[in-house]
Parts: sequence; structure tokens; C-alpha cells
Amino acid sequence: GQNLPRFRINEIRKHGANSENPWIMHGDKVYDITEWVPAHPGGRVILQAAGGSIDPYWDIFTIHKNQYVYDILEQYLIGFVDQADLVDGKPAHDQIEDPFEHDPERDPSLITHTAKPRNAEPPGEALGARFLTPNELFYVRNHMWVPNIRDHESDNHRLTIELVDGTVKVYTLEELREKFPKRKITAALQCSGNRRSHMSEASGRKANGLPWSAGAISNASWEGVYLADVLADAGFDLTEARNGLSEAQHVQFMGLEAYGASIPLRKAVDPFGDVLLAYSMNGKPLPRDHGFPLRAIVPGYVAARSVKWLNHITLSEEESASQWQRKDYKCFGPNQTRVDWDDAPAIQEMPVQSAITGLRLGKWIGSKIDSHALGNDVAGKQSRDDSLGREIYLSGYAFSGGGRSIIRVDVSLDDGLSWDQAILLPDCVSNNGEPSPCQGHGTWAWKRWQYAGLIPAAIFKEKLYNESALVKASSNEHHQNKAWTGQRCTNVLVKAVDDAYNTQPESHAATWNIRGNLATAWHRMQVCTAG
Ligand code: MTE
Ligand code: MO
Repeated sequence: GQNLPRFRINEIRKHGANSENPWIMHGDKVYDITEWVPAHPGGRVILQAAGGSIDPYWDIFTIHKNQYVYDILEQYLIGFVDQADLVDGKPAHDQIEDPFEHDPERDPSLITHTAKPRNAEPPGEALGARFLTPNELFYVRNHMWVPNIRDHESDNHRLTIELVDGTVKVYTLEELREKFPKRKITAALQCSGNRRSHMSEASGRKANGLPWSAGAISNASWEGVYLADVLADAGFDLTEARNGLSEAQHVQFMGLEAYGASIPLRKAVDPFGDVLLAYSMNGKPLPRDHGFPLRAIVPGYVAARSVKWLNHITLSEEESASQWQRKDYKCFGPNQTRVDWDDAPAIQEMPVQSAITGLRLGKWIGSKIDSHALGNDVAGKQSRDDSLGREIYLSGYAFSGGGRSIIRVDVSLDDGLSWDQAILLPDCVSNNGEPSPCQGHGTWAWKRWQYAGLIPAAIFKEKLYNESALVKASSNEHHQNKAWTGQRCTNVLVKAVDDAYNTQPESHAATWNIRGNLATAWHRMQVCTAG
């Protein structure tokens, strides 16, 4: 190996993704990967690292950190990095490209869980404030970097469709727009990890994954073309498929950065399924974080299937082989901490969910003491004992998968002893001659709800509730104020019911699972008051 040449990093940089002979560095070694690219299981994504070091990518795709991969790579060794460009035997830190260098700017009001890759949720109040979440506040869930497609390149973005018999058809985005009818749907996307932090805190058992609060869900209007229309044009027999006679059983989606997932064929060909290849979000081009220039929208399904930066669709007898299909997004029993991933099906349709995104306390109402008559000293000491109760205003969202609508939202102000119903906002009703903002064959959008009530004075208890049974919503001012300790508290709760009469489980402990998926237990928040 010592006879091999040494290359300056300037030279290596010339062998980028667009060169005829792409090179990569791994440690201080240089490889010519020209012949590896077509054989690489992840496809051309490896070119992302061309002209630079593969190491930061392997920190993301950790499956590569094994001897088998190093052995393959060894065949392509062509030399070493010049000593002049090495620090401690490796290319200097500033010489290694940051895979996230080209990620877009983000709205500072989002609550960031990880910056690289970007994972962030809107604060609760902002989330509930509008029926259609503004694009810049829509939660972001990226497993990797954001592919860098320039505006002027987007018309030429190519989508490849591959049928089971190997037939391939390629469409540019421009062709998709021109050839197929425009379709619009209003749909919420919800990550399987939404409310994971509630599950960890309430059960006292940490679940693996990003600690989302209640904001890994957002709602938007999407425009694009029907997947089914495109499949038919590509030569796929929809009638046969709708009669259950296709060889294909799954539709696999791939994104430009190598993320992949699949849905059952049944959903893709369902005339009421509304699976979209979307290029527009709330009337604007898709933002880069949300899949520019093209993404799948699989309404009513876990958002992990709505693949962003979509460039490849394969019809197959098999599910996608990706870890996001075969692992990660599955649930097991609370006791199952060592799991065989093949034992559980991938999460697809979402269960019923609801959460509180706004909580505000109002006045004490109905004083039995005429404080003016008694003078200021007493008025200042007016407490809950003199009152009927304290006003409370709650608001939030409810959502169910599979196109099922929300029929009722139940609220309790006394930790589940008694219940009342919230008002469901008429967001999907036509208004003043304006058409309804909701489109689609199923109820794909979320439902917002509001509740105004009075917490009876007697309900505020002397002591705090068991801490581990509480959920502290980071979005809520009352909950960030640790000074309450010693004050009087109650738990307020919300749960929703969908049109199949599915409802949410009472406790997170009962549905705890190792990956913290589908944390849908009653959303319980502690409310405290002075006095
Ligand atoms: N598609 C690609 N290509 N890469 C990704 O990392 N994340 C998935 C899905 N599609 C992902 C993807 C997951 S887990 C979720 S929850 C949604 O995108 C998030 O979509 P959003 O960022 O537009 O909210
Ligand atoms: Mo997700």
C-alpha cells in the first residue's frame, strides 16, 4: 500500500458527484468508487459524499461501520491523503464537508430537538392557533440532510416508476403537472413519535427516540396528482388491482437521500384513498424541509410513509426493506424490551389521538363574601374557599387515522372523575360563501376543539398529584413555572372518540413500548392555583 500515491484534498475535491470518476476519503485513505456506485445497495446516495470524506455519512448510516463494508471498500483503494492535509492522521476537521451544510434556514420559533438532522415542533399555542398550519411552523422530521434541488432544476426532477414485471417509466415533475388532473386534499401528518415525551414522563419509563411533546403533528392543504392516476399511466392495471388480483402487494417509495418506506397496494389503488404525489403545500411550492420538489402524501397513515424528496416508486410483492419499514415504526407490549422486529406489523393507519395545546386560567368566580363590604384587607385574602371556582380555557386538536372523523372530545377538570364535552370547531364548514377548506374522500384533516369551564374550588387539592403521573407540556406557561410547588393543583384531561367509537387509552404505562410509538393516552395536564 505504501507505493500508492498521495493526493492533496484540492485534487480529491475535483472527483465529486458529477465527475466521471467519483472518489471518497475514509480516514486518510482515498478510494475511486466509480464501479461501486452501481453496486451500492443504497444506490447513488453514496455520491453525496463524493469528493470528500465518507465518515460523517457513516456516522449517520451506522450500518456501514462494519468489517464487511471496509473489505468491499478496500478493493477500490487508490491512494492516501497527502500528509500536508492531515491532522492526527485524518483530514483536518474543516476539510470535511458537513452533510447538513446545505440545509435550509428554519423558523426560530420552532422547538428544536436535533439540529442535524433537523427535528423540530411548533410550540403548542402556535400549533392550535390555525386550522392550516403555516408552512414555516409545520413540524419537521428529517432522518438525514435535506436534498439540495434548486428551483430552476425542479421541473426536471425525475420520478421513476417500476412495475413488478420490471417495466420502468420516468416522469419529470413538469410532465406530472401537465399530464394528470390536479388534486387537492386537506390532511394532517402525524409522526408515530408524537407525544413520546408524555409517554416517558407519565410512565416513568424512558422510551427510545426523539422526545416530542404534542407538536409532531400539523395540518395542511396539499396539491398534486393521484398516485393511482400515475400508476395507471405507467401501465399498471388498476381494475385488476382493485379486484385484488395483482402480483404487487406493496408500493415502495424512495427519497433522494435514501429514506424509504412502503404502503399496502390496497391504500394506493383505493379510489377513496387519496394518495397524492404532492408538489404544493398550502398553495405554495413544497418547502425544502417538507420534500421539495415532490413528496408522497398518504393521508390517514403514519407520516413516516409520506416520503419526501420522492424520486422512485417500486411496485413489489414485498414491503420496503428499509429500517423505517421493517424496524423502528412498530409497537410491542410494555414488557417486551428485547424484540424480534419481524413479529409485529409496520404502523400504517393511525389510531385516535388528541392533545391540549392551549391552557389559560381566568378569574375566580362567585365569591360568597362581599369583599367591598368587608374592606380591602379581607378582599386581598379572598381565596378559593370563598369562591365557586376558577375559570379555565382549554383548546387543542383531535385526529384519527384511516379517514375516520372525530365525533366527540371529552374533557375532565378533576382528573377523570367527571366529564364534559368540548366544542368542535367548524373549520371544515363552508363560510360566508367561501368553500370549505377541507378536501378529500376521507376525513384526513385534524379537528380543533375548545372548552371553557369552571374548576370547582373544592377540586384544587392541598397536595400535588404524584409527579410521575403528570405530564408537563413544554408549550404551557403554567407548566414551566416551577414556583407552584405547594400550591393547590388538579389535573385536567382530554380524550377523543372517532366515528368507529375508538377512543384513547387511559394510561401511557399500559401502552408503553420500547420505541415510544403511538403515545395516545389521555392528555393530562396539571393546573395549579394560588390560594
Ligand atoms: N421522507 C424522507 N425522504 N426522509 C425523511 O427523513 N421522514 C418521515 C416522512 N418522510 C422522512 C420522510 C417521517 S418519520 C415523518 S414523521 C414525516 O416525513 C415528516 O414530514 P414533515 O417533516 O413534512 O413534517
Ligand atoms: Mo415520523
